[in-house]
Formats: sequence, C-alpha cells, structure tokens
Amino acid sequence: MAETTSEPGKGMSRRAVLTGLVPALAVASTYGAQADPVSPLHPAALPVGPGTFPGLITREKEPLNLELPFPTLDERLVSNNRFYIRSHFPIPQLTAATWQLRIEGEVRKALTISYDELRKLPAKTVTATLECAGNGRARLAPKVKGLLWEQGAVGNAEWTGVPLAALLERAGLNAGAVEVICEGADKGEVTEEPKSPGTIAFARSLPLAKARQPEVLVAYLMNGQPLPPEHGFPVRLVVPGWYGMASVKWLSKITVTAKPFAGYWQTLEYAYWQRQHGQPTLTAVTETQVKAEIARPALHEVVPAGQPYRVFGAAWTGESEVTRVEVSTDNGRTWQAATLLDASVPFAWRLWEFRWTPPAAPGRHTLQARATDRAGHTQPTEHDPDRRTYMVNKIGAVEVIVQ
Ligand SMILES: Nc1nc2c(c(=O)[nH]1)N[C@H]1C(S)=C(S)[C@@H](COP(=O)(O)O)O[C@H]1N2
Ligand SMILES: [Mo]
Repeated sequence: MAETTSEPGKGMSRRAVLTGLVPALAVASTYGAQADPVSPLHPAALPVGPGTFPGLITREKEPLNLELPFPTLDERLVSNNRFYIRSHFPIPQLTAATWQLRIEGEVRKALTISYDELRKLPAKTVTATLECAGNGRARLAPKVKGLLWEQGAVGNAEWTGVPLAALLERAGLNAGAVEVICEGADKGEVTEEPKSPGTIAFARSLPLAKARQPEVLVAYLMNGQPLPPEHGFPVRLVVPGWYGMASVKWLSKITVTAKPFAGYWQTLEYAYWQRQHGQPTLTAVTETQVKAEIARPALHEVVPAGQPYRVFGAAWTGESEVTRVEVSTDNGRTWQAATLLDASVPFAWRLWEFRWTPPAAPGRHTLQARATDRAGHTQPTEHDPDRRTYMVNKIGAVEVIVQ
C-alpha cells in the first residue's frame, strides 16, 4: 500500500536511495528488509512498544514518543510503523466493539455513535501532513525544556473517516454554539511544571469555523488500514492544516460549547504569546507554519567533492499550499529554486530535490532550504521567543563534509 504508491516517481527504491546516498547511516539497511508494517489482524491485538517501530528514534518510552529519523525519508506517504508518535499519557487499550463517541452540549440532540455505525456513514479520504508543534525544538538555543524533537516529529499519511461536519449536522447545533471540545480516552496527571490540576484527559477545542471545514475528519483508517493503537485506534480526529495536537487520538467525546475552551492543552501547553493591543496574550497554537526540511544530506554526511549530489527533502505548510522551495549553499547569500517532485495536494507535504555540485576542494559546507506558500508566508531566520518552544520553522542548516 503506502510503500508502492508512495514512490516519488524517481524509479529508485528506498534501499537504492539510502545505500547510494547515506552509506554512513546504520539504520539504512534495516528499512529495505522491513516487513509490511500493517497487520490485517485486529490492531488492538498488536504488541505496543518501540519494537513495533524498528528504526524510529525513542524520545520517551513511557509514555511512548518516537521520532522518524528524517534522513531516511524517501516516501510521500509515511507508512504506519514509520510515522512519529506523540503521546502524553499511556496508550488506552480500546476495542472497536466497545468504543463509542458521545456528542453533547449545545446540540439539539445528544448522540452516541458506535464504531460500526461510524463505518457505515459516507466516508472521505484526505492526505494530510501532521507535524508536532514541538518539532525542531532540539535546534533552539539555549536548550529548552520538553521533548527534544529534531526534524522527524512530522509525517504525511492518507486518513479516511467521516467529516466532523456531518456528525455535528446530525446532532444539530444550538444557536449559541462557538466551539467543540474534542476529548481523548487517555488521561493522567502531569507532575512536572506546568502541573495539571490532578488527573486530566487530553482535550483540545476547535472553533466551529474550523470544525465544519470538509477536510476535518473523524478518522478510522490510516493509509488504508485500521489505525494502530499508538495513532488513536479505533478513532481519532484529523485536523489538516493545524499542528498535530489538534488531531485528538482515541476520540471519545465531543462537547459543543457556547464559550471558548481554555483547557490545559491550549493554555499551559501548546499555547504561545500573541501580541494583541500591545498585550502579550496566551493563544492556542493552531495553524501549521510553512517549513522545508532537508532529509539528505544528513548532518555531517561526507559528500564527494566535485560530483553532482541530489539534495532531497520535504516541504509543508498549514491551510495554504507550498509553491516554492529554494536552497542556499552559501549561508543564505543566494537562493536557487529546488524542483518540486509531486503535484500540490491541499494539506499534504511536497517532496523536492536539488542538484548540487559541491566544489572540487575539500571543506565544510552548509546547506539551507526554505519554503514559501501561496499565502506568501516564508520561513524566518530566527525563532520568535513569543512562540515559546512551539512552531519552530526558522530556516535550518545542514553542515556537510566535502572531500
Ligand atoms: N488523545 C490524545 N491525542 C493526541 C495526543 C495525545 O497525547 N493524546 N497528542 C497530540 C499531539 S501533541 C500530536 S503531535 C499528535 C501526534 O499524532 P501521532 O502520534 O499519530 O503522530 O497527536 C495529538 N493527539
Ligand atoms: Mo504535538
């Protein structure tokens, strides 16, 4: 599935790409041999843990947080066992037979929907890139608190489910409705600062304007397979165009409210300072910021002098679309256009490449990439401290050794 449909059309297998271009990476050879990740069995029966995801970088074992080693990227759709995992609490063990979604609050008719009922409703498939709002945090100096994601807390997959709008329509919204609070079945207590007030669930709200967009899905398939437990089995929200925290996994309850929600996960965490009327105002992180990442060369990779090299990466944005990726090999003095390898699909990243011929003389060189979207957004050179440790899309740099 994902493996065969996702080749960027270069006629190159992942093994060829990796062994040809990244010989130094020990992880490379394990990928070619990897079995199909997705079991046709009931996914809740699969073992949970890092062993299920060979090659991913463990950022935290409990709760499970795994990162894609970005230099191994060569697929447009990231397979289910290579997709990064971000969880704040232990993964709840749910079954499709007992799962239910409750929709209540400011609605004409509160609803309870079973898995079988959900799967019978008209479905839709959307390709969407999810990036954790803390991705790239490891690049911030001085060193910050939080999981130190490098480049790979991001992935692109095909999600299938029922538009949230259709479910809200069934319940019927009251006139005063403004937001929906989406709650996962996972809960716990955050014991480090900022501490939670005892045990809380993972919950995030969406304003109705976003909740009713046709791309927002109550999803049960990821790349055509039932969601793995780690990615929200049996049902998760997928909010294309917004950072990953909005895509609530193990979705169990939707509360329609007449007032904006100010829960833990959009005030104390996943919030940034927005200047309004001269006042820094704590605001929930929402739309994904435009970003290009270089997959290869990897940091400190040895690149042969004087020979053409294929610089390769991915670029994504939020509710707009990536229109341009540029590469600089002279510390940002000049920028040259990279080639976008696939068509623009709303909410999905675009793979890109750039032919670079390093100088014949040995030395160290720095490569940079930057993306621009149709809305005219591009990447900053410095991280704005008002963003705290989120939305890190400053232009990155990959130093390589030419010899
Ligand atoms: N219920 C629940 N949903 C959640 C989370 C969580 O901890 N619990 N983490 C969020 C965050 S911060 C991100 S980045 C994405 C990650 O989705 P993934 O693990 O499928 O990659 O899930 C989001 N949804
Ligand atoms: Mo995240």
